[in-house]
Amino acid sequence: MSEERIIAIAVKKPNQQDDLFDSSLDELVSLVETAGGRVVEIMTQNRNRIHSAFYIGEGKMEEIKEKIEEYDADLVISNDELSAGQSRNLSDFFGCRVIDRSQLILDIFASRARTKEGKLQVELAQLQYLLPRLRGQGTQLSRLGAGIGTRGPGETKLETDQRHIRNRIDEIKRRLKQVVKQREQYRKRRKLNEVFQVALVGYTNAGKSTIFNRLTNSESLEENKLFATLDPLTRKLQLPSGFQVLLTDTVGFIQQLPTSLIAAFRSTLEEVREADFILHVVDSSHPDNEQHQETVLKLLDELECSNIPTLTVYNKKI
Ligand SMILES: Nc1nc2c(ncn2[C@@H]2O[C@H](COP(=O)(O)OP(=O)(O)OP(=O)(O)O)[C@@H](O)[C@H]2O)c(=O)[nH]1
Ligand SMILES: [Mg+2]
Repeated sequence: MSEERIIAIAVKKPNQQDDLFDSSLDELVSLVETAGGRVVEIMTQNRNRIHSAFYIGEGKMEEIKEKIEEYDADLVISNDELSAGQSRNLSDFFGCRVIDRSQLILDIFASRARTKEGKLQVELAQLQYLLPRLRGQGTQLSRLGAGIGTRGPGETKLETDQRHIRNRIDEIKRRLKQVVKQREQYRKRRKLNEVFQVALVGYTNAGKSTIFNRLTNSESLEENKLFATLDPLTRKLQLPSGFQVLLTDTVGFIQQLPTSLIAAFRSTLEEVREADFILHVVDSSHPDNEQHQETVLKLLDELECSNIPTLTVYNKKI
């Protein structure tokens, strides 16, 4: 499929600092590139609050519509999460598909999931995102063609029928329960063997997999793209002192991670909770690295991992 042309839209609220707003837009552009699209124009508007029906103001919508025609754009992506009504109203007005940042991240995860567990987790997150947004627009959604925002794990098209979705959610949860049990068994065995466990965590693209590979002579996917790693990988590592540890490479974090994704990836992220020690990898060459660190620390806190001893590794010095 040829590269999709995308218009990014964003509302800047009075309480958002300029530099943080700009970096969230840079990140949106990287996310689009990771998904295989190209942002042709970024359109922003300062507003006191999000427009409840349209997200963005009506005058701005006219301008955006003109740009869509000018670029023959395939898709509009909003920087914030949209309600069902907002995305329906926008796509009716623009006459093209409209998705939000969360759907974009879910789409990237969907195309990256490799293991059975990863695929099930992403599908669950996508379905849980979709379900409350389906009311009265099932047929509209199912008319959508392929493209960014419509991909399911393993490139199957996302099903948009409510009843089917509910059944599928139940089925996935049942299957994931099995996987969770297996993981628990592994963990118990490791605990029994009293192996010291170290987890590499950090913002996406910080260099976790690169460090993991160098330390363990492995080939975890390392790539200059967001979310290269989805499935945790664990290897034995002998430290120079002779001390044996298990090192785990994990999925990267990002700000505004969709809540349905955090919930679905809980079992994967629980690997971090079991760690005796955390290596927090930071891309110190990134201008927003302080904010990245804050995001990671906040998510670690949510995962109840903030009591685990942590060493911050300032990576990419060269
Ligand atoms: N310049 C420089 N680049 C690095 C360094 N470490 C890693 N990289 C590059 O940064 C990019 C991301 O590295 P990964 O190891 O895939 O990062 P990650 O943290 O595993 O990313 P996700 O799995 O996407 O969360 C790759 O292109 C690496 O080659 C470093 O020390 N210096
Ligand atoms: Mg990685």
